[in-house]
Amino acid sequence: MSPEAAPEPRQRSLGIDIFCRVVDNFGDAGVCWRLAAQLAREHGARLTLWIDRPEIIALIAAPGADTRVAVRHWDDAAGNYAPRDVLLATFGCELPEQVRARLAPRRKPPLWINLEYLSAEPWIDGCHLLPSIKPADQAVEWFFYPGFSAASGGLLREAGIDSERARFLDQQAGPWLRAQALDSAPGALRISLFCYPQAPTGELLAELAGNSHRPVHLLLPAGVAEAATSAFLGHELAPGQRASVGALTIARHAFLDQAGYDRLLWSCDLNFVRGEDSWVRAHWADRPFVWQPYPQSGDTHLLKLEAFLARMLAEPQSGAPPAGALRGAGPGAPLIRAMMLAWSGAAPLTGTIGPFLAALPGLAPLYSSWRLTLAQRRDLAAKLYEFMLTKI
Ligand code: TRH
Repeated sequence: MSPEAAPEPRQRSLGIDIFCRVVDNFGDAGVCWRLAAQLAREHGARLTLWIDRPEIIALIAAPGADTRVAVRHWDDAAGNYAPRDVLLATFGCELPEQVRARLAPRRKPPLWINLEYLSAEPWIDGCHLLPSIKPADQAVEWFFYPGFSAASGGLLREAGIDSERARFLDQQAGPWLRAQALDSAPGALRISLFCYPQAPTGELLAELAGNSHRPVHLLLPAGVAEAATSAFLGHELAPGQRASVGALTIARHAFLDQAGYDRLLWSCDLNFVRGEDSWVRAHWADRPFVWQPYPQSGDTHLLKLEAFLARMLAEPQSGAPPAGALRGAGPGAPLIRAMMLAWSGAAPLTGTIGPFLAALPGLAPLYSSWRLTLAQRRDLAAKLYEFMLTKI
């Protein structure tokens, strides 16, 4: 099926309740909102998103987006949740007691699915779509694992994303960037930076400032790398402001909605992304990216990074030279690996960022063929809805 294929013809319209308890940051809400909107738009499902931080949805949802998704406060569920076809708990959240009680078999329960965090680790394929029967009341919870393999639950990817990106780059990028005050000097290397405080951002800024190849325009959202940027500049940088040091110009912008953030990713030459949702969106931007996994105790996030690099850099790439041409041959794969490990503090950044930036044009085909490999598979929403329909 071509990556741009329209969704399946209209299926039965399921009533789906998604439950999201935000751990921190934006990704829990970001993933739930994106999934809910796609299920409503492409599969005709009737969605209610029960979330304890609805203000994050207001921050990331594009104006007038997907009014087909009802957003309710988590606290209202206890007295207002009435089972429909599916209850989708996300990221292992513990459901309100009154809601959980409705999942016992004797009470004609909804299909109960738990959507897990995205991981590239091989073990998820063996756990995907396994049921768990609860001893207390025989309730059945099904586990749905997003992933990069064909055997997993796949990745969130809406129909038409490639043509939307192409249309934007052909017709709207210049005016949009100027409107956001994010346009760059001609010839500047445009880099977006979305990272956790643990990233070696100060070192990155110093390296970019001293970068002799090309001027760099670094685009930074409000609330990201505030301390490192202030330490480097000697003053704070508010949204709408920009400052230059050597070859580097830093422009801080307001936190965009998800549609705006996609446009930022599409407009840059290189994107630093983090967590889960921006990591996936960087793939669909068809641009080189550096991913920083959500830092975890005991460095378990490095296992997730290694698993991802193993997939991305070793898996035979569709549309690219034979696998051997990518696996270890040439400088591409090792440079990407060294850069992502350095960005997560597992290798030195100095001495890595320079060669990585210098090689960037030659790395783009590797990222592109990886994207194509993934884009030819069924997306997460389609696989999830198909599973729901087989169980109801
Ligand atoms: O914000 P995050 O760090 O969220 C994280 C991850 O989801 C992680 O897996 C989870 O364990 C942790 O939360 C609890 O990174 P992520 O996943 O990229 O989510 C960011 C969301 O914010 C994503 O939907 C993109 C969106 N976004 C905007 O809408 N506008 C912006 O300007 C930016 C920078 C991001």
